[in-house]
Amino acid sequence: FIKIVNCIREGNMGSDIKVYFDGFTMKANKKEIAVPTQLFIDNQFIDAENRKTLDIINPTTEEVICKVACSSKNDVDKAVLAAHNAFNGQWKQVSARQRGQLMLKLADLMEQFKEELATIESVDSGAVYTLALKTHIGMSIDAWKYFAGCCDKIHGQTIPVNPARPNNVLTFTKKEPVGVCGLITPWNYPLMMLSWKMAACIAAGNTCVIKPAQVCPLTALKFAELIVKAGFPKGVINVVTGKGSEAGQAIADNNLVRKLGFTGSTPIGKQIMSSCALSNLKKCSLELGGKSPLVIFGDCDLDKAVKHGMSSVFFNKGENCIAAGRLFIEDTIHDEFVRKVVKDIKSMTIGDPLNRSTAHGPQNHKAHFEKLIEYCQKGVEEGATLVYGGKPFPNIKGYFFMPTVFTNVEDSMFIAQEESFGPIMIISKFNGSDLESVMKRANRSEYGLASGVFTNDISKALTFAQNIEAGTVFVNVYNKTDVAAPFGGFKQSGFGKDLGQEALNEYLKTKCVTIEF
Ligand code: TAP
Repeated sequence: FIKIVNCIREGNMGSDIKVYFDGFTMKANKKEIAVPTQLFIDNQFIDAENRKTLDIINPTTEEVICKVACSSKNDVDKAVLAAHNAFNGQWKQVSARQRGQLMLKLADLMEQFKEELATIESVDSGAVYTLALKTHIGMSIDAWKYFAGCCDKIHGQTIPVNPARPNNVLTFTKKEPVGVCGLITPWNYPLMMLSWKMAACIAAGNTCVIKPAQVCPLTALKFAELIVKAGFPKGVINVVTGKGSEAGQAIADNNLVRKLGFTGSTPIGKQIMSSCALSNLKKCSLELGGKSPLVIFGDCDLDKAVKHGMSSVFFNKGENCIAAGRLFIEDTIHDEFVRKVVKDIKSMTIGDPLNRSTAHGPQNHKAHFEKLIEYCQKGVEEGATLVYGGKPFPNIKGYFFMPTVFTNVEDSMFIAQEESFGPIMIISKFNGSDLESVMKRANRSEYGLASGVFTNDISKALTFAQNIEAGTVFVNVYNKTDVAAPFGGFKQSGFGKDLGQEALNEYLKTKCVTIEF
């Protein structure tokens, strides 16, 4: 259903803003959708240096969707310079309230194009269309709307400092944008990760250069088209597609970039933090890996715990940073819990993510899919019990991995310690009378992104919430994130928050002014 054409196209949505790009059109979901494939710098779509490109693969069919520009260091430097000039030029003339209006206009355009965006995300990343519409795109729009409302509410304080009598003194603080921000995002929620970071960054008055994950850049490029239509001045938002090792690294190394917002793996996060320090000591925030514990006590509402336990692992085919990487189930309900989970897995509709009844699509890309096969092999070799799945679906095209359940997992095993980022449920038993011991086991990880507990005992729930070393705690629910609530990890899951008012601080600096009179 995909036709590759090298086209030049004009905006025709009733707006007189024209957007020209080379791209392709995809026919899917009864729509013909035009998608740019070039870099977006200074509000123009341009080729990468030497016209270098990357193949983009559809994980459902394993076929090439299109070729997308692959940025060199020079391309990135050009984008950063555009962002630098915009920050020191036209963007400074835009008031906070006007900034909010531009962001709302963009959110309206995203709403208008949400079916196109969800279709592209589904084809590019394998996200189930219905989920892409509600979460990947829906929460992206919410983020732009939420932060649009923040623009004219960013302010400092007046502070009662000691005057040198007989003089008086007035001290106040101002919150100022940090300047050009580099944003580097992963492949699991391509447009949502972009929006979580960029909406806060732009609301705070910065300009930016984003490098989306190399395997899923298409919604970021469609989004760039909407940036022009919304009327953003040139250079405020720039998109450089390409490889992390070259384009991503060039952002981290660039001395005109003053802040780097990163979501991705812990090892790359460490490398980026080091580059930020060594280049120009740029500020950075890191949203990294996780191995989030979910503890289910015997006194919970079992059916609810099974439903949320399933989504804590299988939501977005397990490609979810806050996925429960380990489930601790009280011994009294363990067997019943496992039986119900396996029954529910057997009734899951797995297949083409564009099909409205599909609940589980293909994994995002080949390297990740192959990593999951190895991950399960290690689990079996170490002696965990493979109750269901553990392998790809046989004899079908696409990166379809079976939803998997392991039980009898020991704390020392590889699969108990390492993140899979796939649809793999890792279950261990615990004795419900020993809360302290299960808490210790839940905290025995260098990660600290999210956590969850199911119990009808308020005292157990609050003890868990108090003692768990994680940035997010869910009680009798899982995956309940919201654009107004701060999101981010502890320990080696990183630092700094996305979402909520706190996210603005990641993209602001405080200036303190003292006047004697
Ligand atoms: P990474 O391999 O770390 O890649 C993330 C981004 O960094 C990609 O855009 C990547 O580019 C880029 N990158 C790679 N090397 C770089 C370098 N030297 N300098 C600058 N940028 C570089 O992670 P991933 O495999 O895409 O994503 C999976 C990981 O992200 C998991 O560990 C998951 O837990 C984590 N994650 C965390 C969260 C939160 S909120 N904590 C959310 C989602 C995902 P390429 O695409 O070219 O490799």
